[in-house]
Amino acid sequence: MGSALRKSKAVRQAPDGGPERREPAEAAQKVQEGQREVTTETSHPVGFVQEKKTGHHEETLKTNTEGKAQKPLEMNSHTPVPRSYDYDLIIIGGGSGGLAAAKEAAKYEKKVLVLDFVKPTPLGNSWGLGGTCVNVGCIPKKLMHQAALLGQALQDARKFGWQFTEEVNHSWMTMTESVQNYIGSLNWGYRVALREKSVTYENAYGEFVGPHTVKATNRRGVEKLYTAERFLIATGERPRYLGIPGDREYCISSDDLFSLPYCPGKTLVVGASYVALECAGFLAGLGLDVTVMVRSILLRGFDQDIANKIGEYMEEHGVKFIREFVPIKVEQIEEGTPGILKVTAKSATGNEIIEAEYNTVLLAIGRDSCTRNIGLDKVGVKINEKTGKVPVNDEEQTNVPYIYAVGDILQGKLELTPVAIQAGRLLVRRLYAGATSKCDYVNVPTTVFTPLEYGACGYSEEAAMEKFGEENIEVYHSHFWPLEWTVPSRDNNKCYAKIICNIQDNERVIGFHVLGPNAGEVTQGFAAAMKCGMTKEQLDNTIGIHPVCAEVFTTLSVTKRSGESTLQAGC
Ligand code: FAD
Ligand code: NA7
Repeated sequence: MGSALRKSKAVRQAPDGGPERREPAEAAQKVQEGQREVTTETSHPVGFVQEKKTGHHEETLKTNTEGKAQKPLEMNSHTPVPRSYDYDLIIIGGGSGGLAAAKEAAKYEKKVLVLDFVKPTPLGNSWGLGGTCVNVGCIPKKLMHQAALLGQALQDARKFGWQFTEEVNHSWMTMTESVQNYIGSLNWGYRVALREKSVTYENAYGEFVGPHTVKATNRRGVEKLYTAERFLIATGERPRYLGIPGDREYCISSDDLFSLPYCPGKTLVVGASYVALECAGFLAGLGLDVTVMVRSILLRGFDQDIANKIGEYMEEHGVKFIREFVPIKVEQIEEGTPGILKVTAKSATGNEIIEAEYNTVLLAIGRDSCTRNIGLDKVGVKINEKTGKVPVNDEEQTNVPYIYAVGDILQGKLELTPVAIQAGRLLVRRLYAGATSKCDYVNVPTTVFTPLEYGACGYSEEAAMEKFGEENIEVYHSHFWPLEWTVPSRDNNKCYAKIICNIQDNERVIGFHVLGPNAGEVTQGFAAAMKCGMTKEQLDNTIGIHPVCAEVFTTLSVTKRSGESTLQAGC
């Protein structure tokens, strides 16, 4: 699909071009007469480029073969716009959103190209097809969280009668290898799935170079141009760096952690986002000495009542927190795997300076959208200059009608895998299957996999108060003690259930929050009920399942307003 092909497509045939010769003689004659009047050419057909005559059939062919047809098109900023394209849809980014869209489009027999390319981290790590979730996000994160939970389960096991005398150790290498093997199988699975569905995949970096045209550059620097009728940008985000001395040289990000070829040892996690707390949580659960450096609050954007409970639980389970400090310098004291790093940090509110040594510094201070180096300016796609996010309408269409976007790069949407997948799938169904359903970004459930898991759907308490007014919301809440934790006699009254109801709307549940084991499993079902408009009364009419954690939601009776105790004595 080289440029020669496009050049030939760029030559616009006169309205009475080649195919006319196959028309019935009478019609052909009429067209030829018309053309003679306009062009004074007696030989047919006659070629035109940008309304300039290139001559009769042979001359036009020659112009094209010599590449001269391209010139007039490129003059006066005219870029060739082929009437037919190499692909129906080109997708830049083979992650959650891009792959979902590609596979869906293939169902409707569309010709699809997926370009996926991972720029290595500053430490040189890269990975296979599938994007963030599979390679450096949800999947390895949850598996490593599971590794940590198993450590806790081992401790609980003794109380349930299991006897093992040998010392319990954890091997970082074994865990990482197992996790990476699984990820490898997923990468392979994605490639096979694309091939089976006849979606073309290229491991190449995509960037727009002109209307309907992208350049794909592979690892060896080989460039190819492709055209398509429509484009989907699903390039995701990459970890941000602090911009301080030593950050890129010596610090790692979540993009490095899950394949780190050595145990990170004593670790400083910088940031208090969910990524930061999840990583800190499982590292501590594996027995490492972990400190989290927090600039302001935990889990900005999440329910703060819950965020603080997560922090307390982590602190009780060995994670240290340095509050209101930010690193200003990272120096290498000793090379090694891991080596020793000295971190100098400054108070976020004053001038106090602290220093400490760690084996590993993990930065989890947010992620930047991959939208600044993909030629969006060349095709006029607007981005939010400050955030790099792409504004789209409610059909995931950018300001350039033939270019769409899904996933983490969207402005004002949720950065979650199932959201990217749903948006990609529905978009393709609307484009190619006459569907009308739009992605509903409201009441999207999510889970934070901190040691005490947190599931949420809908409004946080503070967002609900702001939106509806404190007097118009009723918060029902309760602590609970999972039966499984009673025998090991641990963590009573740490798990917590809370719903937020809109008094003016029949006490409809507008916020659901659960802190406890398997929070994601619990939250998913209630999220479906919230989609159906669940009210407090309907929850009360639901009979619980005994003895499970989720049953607490069917018996919530204490309102926050009442100030009554929510502590539970037992199950
Ligand atoms: P991505 O999946 O990031 O895919 C984008 C792809 O495009 C990447 O492969 C990228 O390399 C490629 N690319 C970028 N630029 C180009 C280019 N110019 N040319 C070609 N290819 C390009 N979400 C959840 O729902 N649950 C979780 O538990 C969860 N945990 C997470 C944990 C971590 C540590 C992180 C970082 C994220 C987590 N997420 C989680 C978020 C989730 O991973 C993202 O929301 C999701 O991957 C977004 O999908 P996407 O399609 O927008 O982008
Ligand atoms: P977020 O949600 O943007 O959080 C960033 C966190 O990092 C937050 O706690 C910030 O503190 C903190 N931060 C930001 N800059 C700094 C500096 N310079 N120094 C110290 N701390 C800082 O990012 P996530 O990591 O959760 O990632 C976003 C997406 O990744 C998510 O939506 C998923 O798609 C995966 P603050 O509260 O601003 O003081």
